[in-house]
Amino acid sequence: MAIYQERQLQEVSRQFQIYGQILHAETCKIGHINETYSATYNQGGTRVRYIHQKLNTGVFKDPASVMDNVMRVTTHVREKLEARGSSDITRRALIVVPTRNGHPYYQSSAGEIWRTFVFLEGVQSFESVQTPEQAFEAGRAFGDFQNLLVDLPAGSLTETIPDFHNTRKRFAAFQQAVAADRFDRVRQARGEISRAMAREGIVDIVLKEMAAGTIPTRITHNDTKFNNVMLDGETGEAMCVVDLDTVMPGSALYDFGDMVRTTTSPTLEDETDLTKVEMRMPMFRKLTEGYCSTAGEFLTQTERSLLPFAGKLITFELGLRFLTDFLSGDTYFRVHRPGHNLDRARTQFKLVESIEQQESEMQKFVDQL
Ligand code: GN1
Ligand code: MG
Repeated sequence: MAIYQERQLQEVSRQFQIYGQILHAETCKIGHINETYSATYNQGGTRVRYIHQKLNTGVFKDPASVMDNVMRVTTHVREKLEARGSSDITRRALIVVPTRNGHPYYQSSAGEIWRTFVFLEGVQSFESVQTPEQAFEAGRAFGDFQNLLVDLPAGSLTETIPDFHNTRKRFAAFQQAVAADRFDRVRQARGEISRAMAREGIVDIVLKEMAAGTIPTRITHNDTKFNNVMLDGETGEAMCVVDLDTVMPGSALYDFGDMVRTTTSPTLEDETDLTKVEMRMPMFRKLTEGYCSTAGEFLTQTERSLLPFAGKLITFELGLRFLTDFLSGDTYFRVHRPGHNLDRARTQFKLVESIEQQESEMQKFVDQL
């Protein structure tokens, strides 16, 4: 980590209610949007770790509402777990550490927004699923998260990124990026552009059902990537889901769809060997079983029957978003090499094709559950 960051973190750490001396800090290479650090403190002679995170205010334009949502959700989850009599609650619900004057976040004189969480010890996250049990755990954990929030009135949370999963608007943004071609990149992405164009027909399906009220609006996580599930290092049990910045009103299908995208293929999101990218039925079955074990009670018949479709839709949506960002000069998702967003888009579209090939089998499985 660069020295200036370490010094900057010293300064940041003094703003929070942490009673100890920072020993060292490391960058956590996780996520495409925010900057995350883990820091070790000496607290009364014991080593204690915290997470410091700088919020990307280009993406999250209303940090106060983001943190208001996060506080409401973490408090609610903790109260529900207490009522259930759960064990080990400090590892099952995120704990926000307030600033010294009691705010959920700190704003530096330069306008940076920082927040701090208690580090969850003895858990780990993975970029890709290693076993079907992990897929089950991911499904169970996000289903339970939705379940815990089922009695939180939707109106109590702000929609911090409006139209986040509005696939029609995502498609329109993609079309605009193609038409504008500001970076002269359309010629590099012709294949991906035609794959996207060919699937326009799927973008309105969930939106129409939601508008008609046949799919309910619920409080959802909205970023249910597998690496947002913290698994116990010893037992493999999913303890906690993290990254709560996009918890807001949405559809349960968006959450399930992003789980299909990130748990069923053995590959990473930016795999360049497309022959390895595939939706694996055994993973899908376990994921669905895990999800229905906790979400089964509240899901409606329409939601349930659209679970396989949701996997295709959200994988397609992410393909569109990566491709749009590539065409627009890589301003949204952090990239680590030229063409990175195009690679990500290509991988998503390959996964969409794999889902399409197995969609009827996926549907058969869901219908008999
Ligand atoms: C972003 O930063 P990260 O990895 O938590 C994005 C998600 C995407 C994901 C793709 C606020 O999440 O929507 O699914 O990248 N978050 C936001 O990997 O746009
Ligand atoms: Mg995220």
